[in-house]
Amino acid sequence: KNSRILCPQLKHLVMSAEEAAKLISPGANVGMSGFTGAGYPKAVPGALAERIRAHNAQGGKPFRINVLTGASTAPELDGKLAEVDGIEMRLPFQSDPICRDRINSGTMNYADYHLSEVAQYAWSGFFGKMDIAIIEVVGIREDGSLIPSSSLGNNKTWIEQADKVILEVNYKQHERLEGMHDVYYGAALPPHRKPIMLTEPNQRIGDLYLRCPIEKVVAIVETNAPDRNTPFKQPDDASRRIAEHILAFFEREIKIGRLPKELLPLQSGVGNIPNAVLEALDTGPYKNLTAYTEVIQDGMLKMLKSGTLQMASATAFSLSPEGLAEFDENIEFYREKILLRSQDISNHPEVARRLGIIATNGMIEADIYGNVNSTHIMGTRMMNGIGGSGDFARNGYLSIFMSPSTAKGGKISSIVPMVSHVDHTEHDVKIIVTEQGLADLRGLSPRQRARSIIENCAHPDFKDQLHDYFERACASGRGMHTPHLLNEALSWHERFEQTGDMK
Ligand code: 0RQ
Repeated sequence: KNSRILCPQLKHLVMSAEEAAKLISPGANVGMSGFTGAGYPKAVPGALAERIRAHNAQGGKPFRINVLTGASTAPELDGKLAEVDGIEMRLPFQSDPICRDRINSGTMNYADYHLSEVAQYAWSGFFGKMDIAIIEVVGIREDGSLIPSSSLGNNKTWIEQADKVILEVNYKQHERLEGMHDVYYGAALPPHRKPIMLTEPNQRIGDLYLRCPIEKVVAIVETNAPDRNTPFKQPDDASRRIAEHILAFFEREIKIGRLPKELLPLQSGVGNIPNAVLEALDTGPYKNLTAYTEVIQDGMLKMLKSGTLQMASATAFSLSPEGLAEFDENIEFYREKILLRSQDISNHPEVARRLGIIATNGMIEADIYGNVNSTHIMGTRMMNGIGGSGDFARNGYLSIFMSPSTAKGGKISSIVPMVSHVDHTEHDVKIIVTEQGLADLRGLSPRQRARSIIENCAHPDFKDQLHDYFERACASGRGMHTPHLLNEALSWHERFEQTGDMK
């Protein structure tokens, strides 16, 4: 194979993952690449986990590190480090089952942040000093600059903030990813901040490559391993019906002139329902749509191919194995239509507001007044994290939240009197959709919203129970702005915890 390490001063730093892992000290703040299972380091985290396992088997002070990433990674990173109890603090997003267990059993600290904000937290020193960055790249250029991989995430920030950098050059990543990135170097902290000069999703405002001071690089590990590439499920009936309601809503909005026929730049969350919405859009009358989003999933590739979508800006790919095969085979086509940016730009509130994004994200539950819980099961157990949903929901032109109306075989209503945790407040949520229907909350007061959400979105098995709660709350003689029965508001969750059924 042809070497992808072209910088002469760096060639001598190639070593094994085990040797590189020795350069990471207990307690280190480690910034890693990786976003939604794309572009994460494949070898050093596993080698470090082995080192931690061996260290901890000897007793003494446990060896743990703080793991900061772009977003979720994969079993080779989060899974392996969590398995050996090697993570003291994890941020800003994860979706790994072993991590999740540790977080929810209280043996791992987790801090869940708006993804757009993580870089500026690091620049401001809010996370403390960054010790080391571990970054997957496609290659190292002669001048030491880096060809980014299948995600950009916080890589620019980790390289800038860390004292030392370990690079993983992954030969599995397509060489023609080169040129698909736009790394913005104009950001600053207040009071020196300037506008982000982006008025169209397809504009370039940055560099093709990541800058990396040669003297910071302490190790280079060569890998040849695929990204996580989680398969998508075929859209189920509920996802298809959710997608139909959203499409019908778009049609009405276009007809009355509140949306252009090319819609507005789309942001689409990860998961099966957002993917089903993309697939449905692809069968509709749409042409030349744009996306200003976080991740490119299979649905977006299909839309690019058919011309439904003209271009997509994101920070990462999140493709199934088939999606990746399609992308690799037709990379010359896709590379003209996809731009990957750092996550502080892909999710930038200023840009989301200016472009007027249509944000579509999944949720765990919503309450009758339109507050949304995206992260916590029964108010206490972390699922994944808020991710980018808050960046887009608050700042977008439309924020749509979607979920099947029930979970766990109908035992849980995803429409409840009061959400057990709030990620998106009633002020940030414009549309709620379940397979039952769509509630358009724009311009409605809390009591009007409650009627609309119960009527349109609740499952028939829970509708009477919700109406009953709401009517009794209205008759309680307490405040009539947002009527609640405070001793009952969370009783549905409590009943589920006690009996396994909200009914
Ligand atoms: O659990 O697998 O154990 O059965 O939650 O639910 O229906 O498969 O939905 O995969 O689309 O995830 C909100 C978690 C939805 C996701 C969430 C249980 C359900 C199942 C998953 P099981 P589904 P999805 C940009 C946008 C935040 C981040 C975000 C998410 C599991 O969309 O993480 O938006 N969002 N990022 O059974 C108890 C309820 C439940 C429930 C579902 N009401 N009560 N359990 N479940 N509803 C991308 C990034 O930021 C990177």
